[in-house]
Amino acid sequence: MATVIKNGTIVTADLTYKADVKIDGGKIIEIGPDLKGDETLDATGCYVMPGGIDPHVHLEMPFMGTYSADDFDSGTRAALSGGTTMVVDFCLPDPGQSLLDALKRWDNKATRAHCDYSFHMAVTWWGEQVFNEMQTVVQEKGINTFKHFMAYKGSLMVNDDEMFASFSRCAELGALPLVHAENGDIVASMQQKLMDEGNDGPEAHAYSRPASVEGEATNRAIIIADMAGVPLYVVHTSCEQAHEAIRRARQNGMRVYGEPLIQHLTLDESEYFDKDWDHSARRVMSPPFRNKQHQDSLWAGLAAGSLQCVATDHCAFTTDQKRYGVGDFRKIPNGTGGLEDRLPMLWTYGVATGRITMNEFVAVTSTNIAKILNLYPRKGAILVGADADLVVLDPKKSKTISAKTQQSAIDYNVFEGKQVTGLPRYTLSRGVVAVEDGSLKSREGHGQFVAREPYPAVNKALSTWKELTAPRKVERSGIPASGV
Ligand code: DUC
Ligand code: ZN
Ligand code: ZN
Ligand code: ZN
Repeated sequence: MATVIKNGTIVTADLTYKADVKIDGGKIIEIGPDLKGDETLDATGCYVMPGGIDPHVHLEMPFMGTYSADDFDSGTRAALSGGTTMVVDFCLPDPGQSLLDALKRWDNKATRAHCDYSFHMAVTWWGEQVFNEMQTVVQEKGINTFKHFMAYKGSLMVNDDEMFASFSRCAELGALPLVHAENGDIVASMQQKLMDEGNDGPEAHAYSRPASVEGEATNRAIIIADMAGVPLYVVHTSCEQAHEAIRRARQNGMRVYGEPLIQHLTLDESEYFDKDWDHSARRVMSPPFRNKQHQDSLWAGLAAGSLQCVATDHCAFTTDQKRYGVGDFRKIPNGTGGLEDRLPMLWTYGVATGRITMNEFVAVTSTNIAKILNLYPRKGAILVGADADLVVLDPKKSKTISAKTQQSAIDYNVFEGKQVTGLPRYTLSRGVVAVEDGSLKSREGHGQFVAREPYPAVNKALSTWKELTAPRKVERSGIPASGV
């Protein structure tokens, strides 16, 4: 049974042209004019694009004494409904736990997925077992990315020596390290100071994690990656200081990638001030929302190519869960939603405003991510042989974002009331229509795990080119007798 998407304009990361797309067996089998099939999807007036890939989500994640409220069912429904056809979730071993045991839990949770998915593995502690299991994870489990938290002191945080050891192991295995870059020691001290001074509300969350703390950690992670001879992916880049560190590294010839979130691009720090407690607490995430100057820096980075991906860090908590932190902002579960809104919000605030082009939109929501995560061209491409994960985006279709109509399981939406244009007429997951004109037709369990191979030859860094990491034993004569 072949399906043809007819009369649309194909938009990829580098081309815009009119053609039909023919799909069979879940894959794109032909691209060209006047194609015929058993079933036709009309794309008149629409753009046919690679489906979005969200490289950063946390579904049903145990965190801060609770679980994030969207699981692989509601989370991937939200994804498809907003034109995202693949998500990459973080497998999070408890400190001391086997990576492979944690992965079993994640495999189990993900059986409910409506769209394809992959995992990053988090390195939340360090030891011989982790060192050994990393090889199995890469070579047998199809995971080639390892996440490191430089914040969350006392739980998920790893120290510099542990990061250096893990990054070096990534270099050996052809894997890519990811970092949550915030100086966790400083954050913990600032949090305590704010509490001691009687600042216990959600605004104190923002005060405790200023941009400089993220900039410092980003730069430190870059140096550690360079010394380990491995590229680096910085998740949720939210400020100019972090962007600046990434720009500088790239200018020096290092493979360093930065990932702004749609939330940081479109919402600012005013959400934490002069609002009621619930409003602000619902927007508590790490890093926190920043001011307009930081937002401008992130937009500029997407346009200039110094930042490559737009994600959500979708980690949604209900208002009741947020209220665990009444009287102590440190206990407000960190995280916001965005999976369903990422593409429409970026289209509205990026493409429709002229900040980025349609092709750049595809690059930062899909193609760049597929390339960086070694999924390309199976995902992120409109090419013969690629998976038919597609979004047929209608640039005229609009809606007002509201929690009342969302797929997410939580009781609010941080983008509530925003008017967006650019919505899916169709979303296809491996050739199957998952969304048609706002109504969901997807099936729980349709989603499959996508294994990712180790990287071929990208584990080079500036320090290895300069051979700083290859010490040479110096033979000397005339060594003086030791002093004293
Ligand atoms: N930040 C969040 O806001 N939530 C999940 C984890 C993280 O780093
Ligand atoms: Zn067929
Ligand atoms: Zn994070
Ligand atoms: Zn995250």
